[in-house]
Amino acid sequence: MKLSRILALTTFAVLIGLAGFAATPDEAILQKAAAPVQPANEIIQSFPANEPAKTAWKVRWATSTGYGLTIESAWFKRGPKDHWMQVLGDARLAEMFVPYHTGSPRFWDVSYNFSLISLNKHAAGPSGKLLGDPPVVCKEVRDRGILWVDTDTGVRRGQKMLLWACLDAANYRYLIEYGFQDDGVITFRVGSTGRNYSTREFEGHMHNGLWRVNVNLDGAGKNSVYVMEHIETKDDAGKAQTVMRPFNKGVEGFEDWHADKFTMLNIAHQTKKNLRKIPISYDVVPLRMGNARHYGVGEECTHHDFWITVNRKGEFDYPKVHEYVKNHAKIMNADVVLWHSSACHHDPRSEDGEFRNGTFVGSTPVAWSGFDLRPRNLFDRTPHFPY
Ligand SMILES: [Cu+2]
Repeated sequence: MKLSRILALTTFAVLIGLAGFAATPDEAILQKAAAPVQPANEIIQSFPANEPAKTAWKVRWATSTGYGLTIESAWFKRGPKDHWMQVLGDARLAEMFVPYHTGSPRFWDVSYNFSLISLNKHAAGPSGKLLGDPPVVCKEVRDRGILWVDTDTGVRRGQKMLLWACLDAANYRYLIEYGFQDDGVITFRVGSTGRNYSTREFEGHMHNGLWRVNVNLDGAGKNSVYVMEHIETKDDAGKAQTVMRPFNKGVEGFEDWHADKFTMLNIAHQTKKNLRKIPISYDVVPLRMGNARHYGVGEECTHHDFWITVNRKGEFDYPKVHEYVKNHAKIMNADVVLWHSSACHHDPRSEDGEFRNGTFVGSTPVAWSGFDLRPRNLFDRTPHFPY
């Protein structure tokens, strides 16, 4: 069909549309008033994308200097007929602590008020949608591989919606990424990339991603925090058990991650239960190569891997978390905040760049760290099961 013909038909269709559905000014005002107003920073993503919805996320995000990309709240829908259930309040990368092996420098990269970089279509890739003006946030829906394989009904692939942005931290770039999966999992990731520190291009250092997450499972105020450990000892040879106990005896404080105990936290709703009459909850699942410990002045926050506080106004400063817990307020049936470190040890490689005429060029490939929040007994059974 010729272009002129398409244009003529399009114009005709627009005119018909205007004539057929034009509202009077009063009606227009009423229609406008009745239409739900969706904030510009709110995203609703249902899964599977482009098919009838089985589950969905509603996420509000914000950007700022320093913290870059933060989550204001996140709400999950377990099924097409379910109500929105809140899972997150405020969530953010509260600090990025980067101490170098020789003792100096020791950067607190969130505290320097860096900006986000503007993204383009090359950064967004084929499935990315740029958000903001200038466009500093990218939304992507990605296939995430197999969700489950069943002996009778076959196989289902999963999907996730990612929201990410990139902090412009002098020579470094930090990818701050939140993932919201079809099965209710939330992923928190920070990726370190950019150019190695000038004059110390091959000096080892750490990138401590320090997260602050206000978990508001089914709203604020009725959540309790537990530690979940796998225990297997020589004294009880051949046997093992899973032990669930209140985090720090049920009050504000800290706990550590033990590789041989597969330490996880569990944040449960005090009263709301699933079909099996078990409280709905989320596991905090660490994904780590090790525990970062730093012993410089003001680095006490790195002496432990998990901290829990109650949610208090104005407490966002990760290096002060050891002070925030001093009153040992109750963290059972409370509005709780998780503080968690996800550390990355960067011992530079030749792959990080090269010296050309005495100048270091090239970019270090992204190194990721992070953790997941994973539903436990939030659903009644396998998500997206075919019957
Ligand atoms: Cu590095």
